[in-house]
Amino acid sequence: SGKYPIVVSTWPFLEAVRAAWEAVDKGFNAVDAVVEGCSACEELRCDGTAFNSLIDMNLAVTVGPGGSPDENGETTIDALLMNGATMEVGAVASMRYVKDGIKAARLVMQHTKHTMLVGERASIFAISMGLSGPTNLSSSESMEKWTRWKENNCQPNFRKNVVPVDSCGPYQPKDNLGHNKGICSEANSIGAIESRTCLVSPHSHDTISMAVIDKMGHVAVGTSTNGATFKISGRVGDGPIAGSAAYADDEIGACGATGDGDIMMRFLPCYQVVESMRQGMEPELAAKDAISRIARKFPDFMGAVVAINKDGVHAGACHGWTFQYSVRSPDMDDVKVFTVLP
Ligand code: SD4
Repeated sequence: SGKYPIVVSTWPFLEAVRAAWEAVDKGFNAVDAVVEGCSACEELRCDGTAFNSLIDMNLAVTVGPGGSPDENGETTIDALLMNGATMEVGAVASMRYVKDGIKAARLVMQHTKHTMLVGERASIFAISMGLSGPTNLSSSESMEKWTRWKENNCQPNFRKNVVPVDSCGPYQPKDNLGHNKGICSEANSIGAIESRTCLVSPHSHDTISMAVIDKMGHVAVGTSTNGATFKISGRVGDGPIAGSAAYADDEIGACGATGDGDIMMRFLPCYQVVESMRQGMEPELAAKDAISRIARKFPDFMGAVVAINKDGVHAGACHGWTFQYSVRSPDMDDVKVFTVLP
């Protein structure tokens, strides 16, 4: 009935959505289309350059290699793939030295009885299954970003109730996404985008979470992220957690999330969205409800979800930042970006 195929993704990751669309339009199944889309994001660093023209270069980081470094300057990958037809899931968390996060997640899903592999062991598995590596995931950008952080503000962002051991620069209060809150007022209107709060660069904390409904009506979701900038090494975010950063169920639809994963993963917002839709809520209400459950407990959190049901109806909700998501469906000539205000 023309409702699908459809591709939905967090943020204006146009090339990723185009890649997934091309695949699903050709007849790929939802799982493979999600892998095509998220891989494009990893390879092209999720349109990083498109954002750079919009937003201060200093904030630009990416999904995939060369993105958000941790406290020690290392870039790692969290990724998830979920098949809403079978409820199979594959995920890798804090994966090192391998750049293909979503493909590693697919290997876990299709070639193991496990759901998630972590750290170096995830990398060893991925390489043993044919992905390339070991590869250094740092880039000159990520190293420069990390060096600047060390020089100017080496106060650890994600530690609490401890005195930092190395204090090497003038302390500036940072929010826990790793960027300076002061950017908010400056960023109030960038290009055509007007926002009531700060337009926090998606690239200071970015994640692709993508949902695809294929021609057969099967639903799949995937995520890929370097996680939070300057995180403690070993930290796993919401990205690889089914029900948190993404969830899919053929009977209902799908959800993708982005934002402060340390908070969001306590609420499984995407599971909540899909279950609310199962109970009869429209996507918009389901999305708003999932976000408000978090905001009631953590009024300062920044995050967003995008929901889509089996009728192809989609909606986003966000808190603490302006959110954008992308859609490509048969009635569109190209990807369309939707902006959601908190
Ligand atoms: C995380 N949720 O690791 C991810 C980061 C993110 O936009 O969504 N950035 O917490």
